[in-house]
Amino acid sequence: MKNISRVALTAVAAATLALAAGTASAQFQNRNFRVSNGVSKEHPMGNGLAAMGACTLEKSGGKMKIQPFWDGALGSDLTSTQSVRTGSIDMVLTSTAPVVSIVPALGVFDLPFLFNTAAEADQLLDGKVGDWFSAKMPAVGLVNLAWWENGFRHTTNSKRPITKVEDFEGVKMRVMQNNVYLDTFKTLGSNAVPMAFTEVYSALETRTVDGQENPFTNIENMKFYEVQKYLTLSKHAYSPTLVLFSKKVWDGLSEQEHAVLKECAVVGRAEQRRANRAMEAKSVDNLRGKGMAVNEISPAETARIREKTKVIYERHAKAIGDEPIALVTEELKRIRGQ
Ligand code: TF8
Repeated sequence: MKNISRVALTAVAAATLALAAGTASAQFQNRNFRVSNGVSKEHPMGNGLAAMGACTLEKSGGKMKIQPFWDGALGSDLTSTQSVRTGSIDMVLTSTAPVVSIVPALGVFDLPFLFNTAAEADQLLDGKVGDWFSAKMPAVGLVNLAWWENGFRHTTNSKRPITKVEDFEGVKMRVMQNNVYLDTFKTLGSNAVPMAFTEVYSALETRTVDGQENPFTNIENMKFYEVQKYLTLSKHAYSPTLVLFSKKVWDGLSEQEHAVLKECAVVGRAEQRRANRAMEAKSVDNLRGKGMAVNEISPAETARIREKTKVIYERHAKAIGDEPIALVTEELKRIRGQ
């Protein structure tokens, strides 16, 4: 009797295991997710996507692949995001700024001098406030898997060193397709021109514009140093990166596939931020080595720039919305212990 029940139990256990293995493979289909990027493959976004892709492959038993496309081959940030909404592209890595035309609340991140450090950005974005913004995305056909990093933005131009507020005057500046950036640079006296990132290099080269603003990593990655002489460490804004997945595609995936994508986007986030910050630490020297004239802005002049752009907060509050602004500013106070 004892022996029989042991045999029976073993048989049941074996059957259960076989069933579990069977469903595990059924939970994952062969997938190849196409990802759009505006930058080129040596950018830290590449490190992040490689880590994410290795993770999805491993966790899906070799079934879920991440296939990056670089240099805007699938479109600019904005056009790719639209394609992700319709489901013709699976995923896009984009700054929040171009997505503001779809989700106005994201405009809070464009307000000048909002974040002081990357650590406080991480804390805010990876916490409940970041989740609040992510929760807005499914309504417009997008799923934000995680927050990656574009970084603190600085100014380059080919006209003159910018060391004070007045130096922005009359400089024709490319800005992202975003009203807050447009207004910020207009307010500083520049002639601001909105343009997709994919067009910036040639616009700088042909002098259609004199300057642009981006994190060091993008300035280096896109070789803007070839067509820009002056780099000003203005650190006027921090741009987060969204990892946007198509809701349309998402809805056709299993729960297990969802879980793997979310988990692996966070694995990718750690690697992408690490690589971005490592590159950022070396970029200014590299850019100097490529012939750029680098200058800082004195604390007194930064205070004047902050003062002059303060009006942006009031002017755009209505378009962004009171709730997201209050959420972010309150959370920043909490993080800063104020
Ligand atoms: C810009 C943005 C872009 C990024 C990049 C494509 O200036 O900073 O460079 O979104 O990931 O348009």
